[in-house]
Amino acid sequence: TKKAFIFDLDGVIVDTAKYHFLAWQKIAQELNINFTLEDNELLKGVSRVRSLDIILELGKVEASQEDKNRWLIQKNEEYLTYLVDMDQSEILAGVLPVLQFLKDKKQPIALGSASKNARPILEKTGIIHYFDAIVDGNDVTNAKPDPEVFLIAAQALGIKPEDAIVFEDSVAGVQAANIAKMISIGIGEEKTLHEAKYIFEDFTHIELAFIEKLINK
Ligand code: B16
Ligand code: MG
Repeated sequence: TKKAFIFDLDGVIVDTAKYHFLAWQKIAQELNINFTLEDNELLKGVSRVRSLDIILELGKVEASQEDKNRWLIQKNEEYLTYLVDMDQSEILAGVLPVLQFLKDKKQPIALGSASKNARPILEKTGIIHYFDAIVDGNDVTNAKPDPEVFLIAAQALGIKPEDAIVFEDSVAGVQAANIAKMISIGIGEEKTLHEAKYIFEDFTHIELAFIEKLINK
């Protein structure tokens, strides 16, 4: 049977979390807020607007909407400088074979990301042609753990939520998939992603036989 395979972007297909971190750190430094790599975990899968609020809360900084808008623009401009040189080499290990396998098996593939920069990243890494639907931060109003992004993706592929499989690296994303009644596959650490139905350290640990089983379920 046809299933919908929905991929998160940051942390699943590419490791852009490190660039988000560097860009946010620059803003935090300007505001004299101590912002660590550990704090950065809180921002995974979270929208840009919400990310700024979390950082301001960490530093107990109150700001006007005007200031916030300026920092949001500044952060994205800084982030985009890291994407300039991005190419296929940034695709995380094991992802391409899975995408290719799904294509060969004629399975519908979608992106379900909170990022507003998803399309240029898929283009630069040369994998945009794998995706039958792209749902990103420009298409949704409710951020993960709200299931909106994944529900729109499954709908765009014409597949019922129960027949959708979601690859996610963030807690909020795994929760969103579960709320949507989809099969959640956590990519990362067991202790963080224990709510996922299946957990793999990364895509090199996912065997194609496992994907095949999901397709035939
Ligand atoms: P942007 P994902 C998310 O992408 C990131 O995990 C999160 O850290 C980021 O703040 C968010 O995208 C928004 O990104 O500033 O590019 O719109 O993991 O849902 O693919
Ligand atoms: Mg992610």
